[in-house]
Amino acid sequence: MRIDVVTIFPGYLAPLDEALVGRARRAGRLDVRVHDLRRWATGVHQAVDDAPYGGGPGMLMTAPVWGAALDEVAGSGPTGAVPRLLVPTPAGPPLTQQRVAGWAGEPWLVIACGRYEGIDARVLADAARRMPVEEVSLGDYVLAGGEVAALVVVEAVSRLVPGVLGNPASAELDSFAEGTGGLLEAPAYTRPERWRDLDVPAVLRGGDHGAVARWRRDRSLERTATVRPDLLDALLARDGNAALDARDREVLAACGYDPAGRARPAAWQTGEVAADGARPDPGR
Ligand code: JD8
Repeated sequence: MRIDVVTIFPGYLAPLDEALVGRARRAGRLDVRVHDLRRWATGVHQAVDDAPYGGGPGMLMTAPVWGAALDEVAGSGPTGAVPRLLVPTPAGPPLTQQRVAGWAGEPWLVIACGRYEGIDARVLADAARRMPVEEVSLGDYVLAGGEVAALVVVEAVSRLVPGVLGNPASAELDSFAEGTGGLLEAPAYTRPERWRDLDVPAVLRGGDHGAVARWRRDRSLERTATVRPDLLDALLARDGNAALDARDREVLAACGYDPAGRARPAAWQTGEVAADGARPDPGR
């Protein structure tokens, strides 16, 4: 897979030389290229921004610079190859594992990182004449530019590219991954068995794989019901009641989640963790 990232801050993408993505690049499994937008800026000041029409705060990135950059980058592939252009913006649909999985199946992505107040809207309209264009948002908070989103997208997509992850199975068990029904992962433990008078749950040390799987499912359901009940709603909307067995319903009822939507645990949105590692239990 090839991924091109265009930005006025190429140094911001230096983390892509590290860890999983860095190793995959050096192993030739990923072709990640970072381009400095100013290469296509003209004039002594190499300006890339100008005042917004209609007034308003700040500056916008200009169309001619981005047009020239995307023409060259998107035109630099094998004959006939067309990349998918991804444009991070707080005004975009949210990034999801489903979108990531779709992009991981593509041969070539280009990510356009905006700064200032954003990019002249005609850049995307023009690009869409020649290639698929998608906007994407990391979430409902405001960043100063698209580079952080580019880092997130490149790492999330790279994990799903064959040969990049040491053990591809770990991607299958990801939270939000198709296979896990979109539930949050259960807590996990490793040695030492006892640490600061906190013990690894006995069931995980007992060797009964069925009991371990059941324990993890219960913790997954509890955590999802109290932290992200919306994910359970989505699971039930997608897979219907068949998604839950009798034990699942017991666990969910115990923590105040009612599949029929009549009851919701007091949303545990704080993210706080109690001293014993437990999550606040709104149902009890
Ligand atoms: C791209 C410029 C800054 C945004 C005025 C602050 C994504 N989840 C997200 N939050 N923010 C971004 C994002 C912010 C960006 C750009 C993405 C390009 N800015 C602008 C509009 C308000 N400034 C993002 N993905």
